[in-house]
Amino acid sequence: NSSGKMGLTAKILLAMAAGLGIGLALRLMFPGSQVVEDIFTNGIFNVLGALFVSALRMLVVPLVFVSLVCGTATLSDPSRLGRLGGKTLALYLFTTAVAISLALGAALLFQPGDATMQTANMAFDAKQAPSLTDVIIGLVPKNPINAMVEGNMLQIIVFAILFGFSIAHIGERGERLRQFFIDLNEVMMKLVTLVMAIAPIGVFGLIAKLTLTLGMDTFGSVVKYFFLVLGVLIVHALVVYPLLVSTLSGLNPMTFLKKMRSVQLFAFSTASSAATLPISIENANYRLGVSNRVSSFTLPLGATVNMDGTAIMQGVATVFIAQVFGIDLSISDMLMVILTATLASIGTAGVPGVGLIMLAMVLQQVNLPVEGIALILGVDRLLDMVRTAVNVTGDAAVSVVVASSEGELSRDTYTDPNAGQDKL
Ligand code: DAS
Repeated sequence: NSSGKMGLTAKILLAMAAGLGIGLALRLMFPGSQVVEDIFTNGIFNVLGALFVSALRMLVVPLVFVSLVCGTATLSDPSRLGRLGGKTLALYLFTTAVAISLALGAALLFQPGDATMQTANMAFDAKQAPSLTDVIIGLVPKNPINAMVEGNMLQIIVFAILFGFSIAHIGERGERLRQFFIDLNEVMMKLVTLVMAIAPIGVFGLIAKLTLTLGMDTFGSVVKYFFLVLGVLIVHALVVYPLLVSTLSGLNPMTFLKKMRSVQLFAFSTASSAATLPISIENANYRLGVSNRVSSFTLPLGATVNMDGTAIMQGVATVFIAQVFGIDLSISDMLMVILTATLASIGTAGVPGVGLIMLAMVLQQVNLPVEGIALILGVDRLLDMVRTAVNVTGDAAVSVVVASSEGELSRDTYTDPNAGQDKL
């Protein structure tokens, strides 16, 4: 229920304030005291924060493998995909790649992480990132179990896609196996919810530790990070989607944005595309005039496959963390980030906090310190709410374009400002 989710948001914001308060108080009362450093920074706060980051990382491999097998087994089934599916999937992957490229460009332009961290208390060895040819050769795992043990995400993604594709092509037995992975994916989503339930404790520890140890300049860069992600999210929602709707279907983009407001508000408050799905479908059918045949396919698919807002956060966060640790990302690293984040978004369903877990995976893939998540975790919940609203807007925009290209969009309903008012 959305009140429960609002409860978690309130708790996380409270934990942020408490961590900030206690961290500042300790910093002012005992400036530079070794005892405080030992008991709190390396002790309690560190343990709470580290436990939460480990819990996020614990989910990365099983979540990516299961959700991708589940996603591709469903997608690549010829009876399910067809022309409509192909068009929809292509547009979803295209908008996600545009989103993350926008984000990477903005982060390189505005340099949010210009302050270099005191890397002393976050010891980190910058391994030399592999060249693009090594990456392409390294895409196929010699031993998929070993890839999982090592957390080699691209190899896990490749194996999962091939595995899921094969499930869809072994006939009847495949159906049972597909159902099995759908159930397994439910388990993984429940695990994400459980881990997010301890987010307030983790955020408290991380924020308190950061307040005690960080210079004000790094705080400043976290604020810059927050507003940069916000800015790119808003540009993507207010420019890219209207452009997509008007150029590809010739419809009035302002009407689209106006009719998306109630769905965006619900997505914002629940921070969950999955929870918003029923509203998204209702809105597409009765207010945007998309036929149910199209929306009942494109929207559930979008809630899982299409997470442009999340990709934007991942793009900015990756560059931000690299900058804060003074690590230069090469072009091949950037391409890897785009590839990993876009492919990995295929499986992950829209539940609160799943973007954070996928970020841990992207960071791992480009050899960046996953601990860097600690820097942005405190502000992530607010960003999660906004990016979920962007995620659902992207799903609706592609649905409108696909429906109108299939002659399955009622232009009367779309242009009628009062259409479906009674429903939503
Ligand atoms: N909250 C996710 C969603 O529902 C997005 C995210 O975690 O980034 O789309």
